[in-house]
Amino acid sequence: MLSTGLNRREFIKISALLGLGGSVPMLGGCTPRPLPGEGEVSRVPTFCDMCFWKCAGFAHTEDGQPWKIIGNDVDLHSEGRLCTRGTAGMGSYQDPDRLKRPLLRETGADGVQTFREVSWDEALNFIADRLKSIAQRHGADRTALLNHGYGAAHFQHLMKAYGSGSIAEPAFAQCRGPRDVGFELTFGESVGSPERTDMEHSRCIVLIGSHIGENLHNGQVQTLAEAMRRDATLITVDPRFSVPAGKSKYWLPIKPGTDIALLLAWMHVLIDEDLYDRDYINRYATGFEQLKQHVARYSPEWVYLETGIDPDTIRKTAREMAAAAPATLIHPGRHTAWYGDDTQRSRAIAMLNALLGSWGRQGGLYMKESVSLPKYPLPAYPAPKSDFRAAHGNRFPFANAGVTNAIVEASIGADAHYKAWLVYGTNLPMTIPGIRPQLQAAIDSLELVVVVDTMPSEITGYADVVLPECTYLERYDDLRNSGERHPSLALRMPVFEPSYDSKPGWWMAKQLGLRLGLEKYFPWEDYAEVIDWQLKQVGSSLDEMKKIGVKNFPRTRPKYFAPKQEVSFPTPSGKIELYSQQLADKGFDPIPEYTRPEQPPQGFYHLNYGRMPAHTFGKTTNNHLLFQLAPENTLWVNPLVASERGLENGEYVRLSNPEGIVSNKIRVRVTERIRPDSVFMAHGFGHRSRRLRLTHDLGADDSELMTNVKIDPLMGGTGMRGNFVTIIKETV
Ligand SMILES: Nc1nc2c(c(=O)[nH]1)N[C@H]1C(S)=C(S)[C@@H](COP(=O)(O)OP(=O)(O)OC[C@H]3O[C@@H](n4cnc5c(=O)[nH]c(N)nc54)[C@H](O)[C@@H]3O)O[C@H]1N2
Ligand SMILES: Nc1nc2c(c(=O)[nH]1)N[C@H]1C(S)=C(S)[C@@H](COP(=O)(O)OP(=O)(O)OC[C@H]3O[C@@H](n4cnc5c(=O)[nH]c(N)nc54)[C@H](O)[C@@H]3O)O[C@H]1N2
Ligand code: SF4
Ligand SMILES: [Mo]
Repeated sequence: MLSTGLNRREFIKISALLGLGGSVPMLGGCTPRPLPGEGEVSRVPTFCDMCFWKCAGFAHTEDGQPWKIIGNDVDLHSEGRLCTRGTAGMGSYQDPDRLKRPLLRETGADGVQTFREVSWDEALNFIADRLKSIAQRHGADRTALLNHGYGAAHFQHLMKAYGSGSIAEPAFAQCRGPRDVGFELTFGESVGSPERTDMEHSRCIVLIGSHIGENLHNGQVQTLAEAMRRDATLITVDPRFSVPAGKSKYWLPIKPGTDIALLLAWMHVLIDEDLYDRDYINRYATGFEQLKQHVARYSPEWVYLETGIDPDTIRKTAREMAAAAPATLIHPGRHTAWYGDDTQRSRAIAMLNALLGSWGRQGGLYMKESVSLPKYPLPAYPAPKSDFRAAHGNRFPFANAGVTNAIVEASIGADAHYKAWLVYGTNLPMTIPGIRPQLQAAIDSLELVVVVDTMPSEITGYADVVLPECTYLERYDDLRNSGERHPSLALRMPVFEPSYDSKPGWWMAKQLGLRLGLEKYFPWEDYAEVIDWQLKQVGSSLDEMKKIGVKNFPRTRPKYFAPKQEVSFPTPSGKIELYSQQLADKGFDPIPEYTRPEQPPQGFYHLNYGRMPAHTFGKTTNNHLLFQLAPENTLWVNPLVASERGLENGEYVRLSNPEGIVSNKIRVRVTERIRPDSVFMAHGFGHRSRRLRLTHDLGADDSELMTNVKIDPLMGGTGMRGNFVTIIKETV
């Protein structure tokens, strides 16, 4: 056991330092001012789009000029606080590098391709004409939407109205798909976003590669801090000494890629020592006997050899979990596309929660509730001729959402299924690991690539047409209505007029809809009408929401199971499935098995990566307010490795992978917090787009080094953690 000895109560202070409630430094010129002057101050409600957590706040202006964004006190989802990135939203609105006008790819007389600025009419007519021609020859279903972010809903609506069922986002195959499928296979339901983790009431929390505090999903950091304030036991499993590892009673610096073995050993101890929730399992679960038999061979002694975690620590931590159960949460994590066996690892996490009786119990995983908000009345969508499954055929039988990487592959060649892409709010070259050659091949084959973005991100360089969206501070989007502890609605509305010639997504979707003959699906002049209509169905109105921003509603269903309650789980058996017949039927392990991960070749290290508090992926690195906090990423290197390779703190190096791909240069940070077999960097840097003038060329990009991608055979997830790199000293 590695007890850190740090004062656990410092977590809030430290998390505040890392972001929560922090204010961003101010620059002169076109930046928010620290204080208003004599002008007229107004405040407009919004919910943040700097990451996907959607904290509600108020944007303040003085005489229409940006002042500040602060949290909305009545928002229980964020407890009225924004993180550093949220308070820096004005920096994204003011970014001088924003996309300003529609762009159309053109080949000049000299054969050189460039973008020409065009009018909205020209851009939209061009897109609609190409789409119609493709639909005539191949069908409307041959257009795919690759999207991410809240504003994507307008384009999803357009695609469904048009007759395409191929919609995919990196949030599935590159992020939480393995977790969601693993939990669905076990409980019949996923944990969703925001996750239904009841950390504020937990007495024991286990984080497995979930570095909450660096992973700054505001509400989660706050509920974890609340648990720590009440002296909950924190157990962190991470090869790196992460921020939460520093606050933990137990830090388990696991050998990368061996988590399934540890999870099976924990189940072994709970069953062997009769510490599991027998009543809960008898009442709700099926397959316990098979599980018992299965984990019998995963003794802590055997698992120690795989994970490097000593048997005593495995037993002690299992007993801590059992002592606090059912108020014990084995956190399901979020970015779970690691080693290609990720659905099975997530299933093992789900099963461990089941043994502890945590699902549906206080301090474990609660039942979510959203506001029952009627949909704006519209005609039914046509049934698409094919959907996202066309991209992968019989592969990935448990992919219940679009698989971005499979869609890219199914767009290559003259006979490819997909002929056109709409890309909204996702920077595919940096987001899908190891995809660049296929991305280029797909782009060469596709008849049309449209990119809707706010910034000249790398993906815009692949487009035929680039449509500049205004930022979240300049538009309406759908009401926020996420299922969670407390049902609530939040409003996003324009704080400013759209800058330059940018437009809101809803407007673009409607304009394309009109040109494609889909006017019956877009009966509104302004999207505000849709929001007002919906609000009136639940006793509110747009006028009311413009004042309050967030409206909380009472729960109508309990948050937890009642004692001895009869529950029917939405699985085929109606029970929690410890043994999965669904998996067995498709030829997969019905109970997770452990396989030893590949080891780095001589002279190479595991390429570990993750979040940093100041940025969201690569989408905030050009925001000048956040740039000041973290202009580039660093490479964490263990002192043993540094001395062996003669590396100094702060010097630039490059990384090379076994295929010979060499990264941009990155500064060394020598630290004991990383194992000698691994290096670590934050994802989102090393931008190649020159039009991102601030962030261009700074730091290294983990994605381009990931050529050894392990695809999850259950659902198509792109396991990213099986990549190795060596360090090259920079000589100039
Ligand atoms: N190598 C590597 N790859 C990863 C990860 C990793 O850690 N390492 N993480 C994975 C995870 S967990 C996720 S969720 C995904 C995230 O993947 P993405 O969602 O693709 O993330 P970003 O790279 O931030 O790209 C966001 C894009 O949206 C644009 N954008 C921002 N705001 C708006 C807006 O209001 N409207 C429009 N139209 N566009 C906007 C940005 O300019 C940018 O081009 O990446 C995954 N891929
Ligand atoms: N500031 C900030 N916060 C964010 C985001 C952001 O971009 N910026 N993105 C959000 C999104 S979309 C997501 S999905 C989440 C992602 O946040 P998380 O789900 O927490 O995932 P990662 O960032 O991938 O977490 C990486 C952690 O896993 C550890 N790790 C690496 N290999 C192993 C291993 O083999 N075993 C174990 N046990 N641990 C390992 C790493 O050392 C690191 O601490 O963050 C969210 N929060
Ligand atoms: S966590 Fe931060 S960046 Fe994400 S929505 Fe909330 S305030 Fe915005
Ligand atoms: Mo994610």
